[in-house]
Amino acid sequence: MKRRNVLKIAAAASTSAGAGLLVVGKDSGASGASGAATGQVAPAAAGVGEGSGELMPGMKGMAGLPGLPAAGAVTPPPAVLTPFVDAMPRLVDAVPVSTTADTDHYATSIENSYVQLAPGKPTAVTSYGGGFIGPLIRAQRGRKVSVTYTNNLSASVVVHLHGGHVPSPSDGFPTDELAAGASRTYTYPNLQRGATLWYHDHLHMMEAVNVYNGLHGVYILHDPAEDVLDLPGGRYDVPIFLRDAYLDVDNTLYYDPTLTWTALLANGKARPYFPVGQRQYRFRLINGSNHRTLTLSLSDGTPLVQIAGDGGLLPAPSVAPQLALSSAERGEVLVDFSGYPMGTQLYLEDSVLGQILRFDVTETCPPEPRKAALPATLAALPALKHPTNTRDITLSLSADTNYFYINGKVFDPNVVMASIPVGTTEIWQVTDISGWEHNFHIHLVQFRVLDINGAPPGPSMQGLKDTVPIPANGTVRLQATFSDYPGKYVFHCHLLEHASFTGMMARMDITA
Ligand SMILES: [Cu+2]
Repeated sequence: MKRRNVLKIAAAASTSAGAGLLVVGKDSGASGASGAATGQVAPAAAGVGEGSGELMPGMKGMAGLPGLPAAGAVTPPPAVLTPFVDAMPRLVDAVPVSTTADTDHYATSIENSYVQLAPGKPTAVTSYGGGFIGPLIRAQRGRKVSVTYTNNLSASVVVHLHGGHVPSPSDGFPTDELAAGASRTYTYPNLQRGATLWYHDHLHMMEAVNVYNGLHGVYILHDPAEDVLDLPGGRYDVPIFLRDAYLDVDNTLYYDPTLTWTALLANGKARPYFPVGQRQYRFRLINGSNHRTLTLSLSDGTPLVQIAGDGGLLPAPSVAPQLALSSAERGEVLVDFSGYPMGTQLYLEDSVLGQILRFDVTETCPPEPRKAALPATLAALPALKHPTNTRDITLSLSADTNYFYINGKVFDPNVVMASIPVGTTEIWQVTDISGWEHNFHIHLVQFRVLDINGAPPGPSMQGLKDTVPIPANGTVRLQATFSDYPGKYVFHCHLLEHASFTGMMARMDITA
C-alpha cells in the first residue's frame, strides 16, 4: 500500500472513530487507535527523540495513521507508578521443541496476552509467547537455531533478528509477511561472533506500533571463544531489556509518540528492584525503546565497565561514568558488588528519567573464585578489508511533507537503493542534513565505525556494531563487508517512528 493512500484512508477512518478505548494488542496493534493526538509539546529534554517536537516534526500531519491516535482525542492521564515494588524478573529461557545434530528448533506463538507491568490492572499486549519480553533464545555459535512462529493475531507480522547475520528469507523484510493464522520457520546460522541480539517486529509501516505493544525478545549468541575470559556466567550473566512506555491510569499501554513516555520498564516491570550478591555480574543491557536514547550510570558514580557492544566483545574494556545506548543498541557491562556491604541499594539511572532499576545487595552467593584483573584486551577485531566502494547516505527532512528521507526517498519496498555484489567491502558515509539526530541500522552486517565527524570513535564504539547514532548535521563513516547471503535487506533509521511513519528506510540487494 502506498503511504499516501494510507494517509487518505486513515484520515477517512479517523473522522468516524469515536473516543473509544485504545485496544492494545488487537490485530497486533494495527487497529484500535483512538485517543489523543494532542499536538501538545512535551518538555524538551536531552536525547534522541525526547519530547514531541524533537521526535517527529511532522506528527501533527500523521494523526490517524494506523496505530496512531485519531486527531483531536484526549490524552489519558499517565499512571502514577510507585517505584521498586516489583522484583525484576529474569527472562525465561526458551526450551527447544526438538534438537538435531546441528540445530535447535523452537516454536513460538505470536498472540495477544495480558501481563503485569506494574501493580494494579494487567496490561493488554501483543507478545511472543505470552510474556512481555519474548522467550530468551540461547544460541551457541556454530549451531543453528530455527524458530517456527505461529501468528495467532488477526493481522500480519514480520519477525526480524536484530544484529543477526542471516539469509534474506529469514531476515524479515518488511513486506515479507507472516500472515494471520499462518506459521513460518526462520533459520539462524549463528556463524557470527557471540553477541547479545534481539528480535522484534518489522512489518511495513507498523513496526513502531507492534514493537511498542510488546513484539520484542532477546537472543543471546554464546561463543566458546569468550570462555578464556572467565566472565560471570550462569545466574550472574543477566540480560536486562530496557524500554520506555506511556502507561495510563489503568496500566494500558497507550501509543502516542508525541508524548514523553515516562514509564521505564526493565524486563517488563516498571522501575523494579533486583537482588544481587557480593560478587561480579555481567549485565547485558538492551535498549528496546522505540526512540529513546538511554544514558546509563550507577548512582554512586562507579564507572560502568563495558565489555561488549552490538556485535560482541569490544577489543578492550571501555570504562566510563556513563553508557549511552540509542534505540536498539546493546551494551554489556560488568558490575562488581563485592565491595558493597550487605543491604546496599544501588541504582541504575538514566540521565533524563532518573532511576530505572535498584540493585539490592541482599543475596548470599558462593564465594567468587579469585579472578585475575580484567584483561586489558578482550577480543581482537577482524582486520579491515580493502573497501572498493564508497556510498553516500544522506538523511534529510522535507519541509513539504515533514517526512525524513534517506537520499531524498521515502521507503518503497520495490525500489532498490543499494545494489551490492556479494563479497564487497564498502565505506558508507552517512550524513544528516535534517538537523536531527537519527540512528542508523543496517541489516545483515556487523560494521565498524571508522569516524564520527572526522574523529575516531570512542572505546565504546570500537567493536562490531549494527546500529550507530548519527549526530545532527554530522557525518559517520562506517565500513561493512557484505560477505554472503544474496537477497533483499533493508537499512533504516532505528527511531522506529521515523522508519514506520515517515518511511526512513531503504532497500539494499546483495547480488550474487
Ligand atoms: Cu530518524
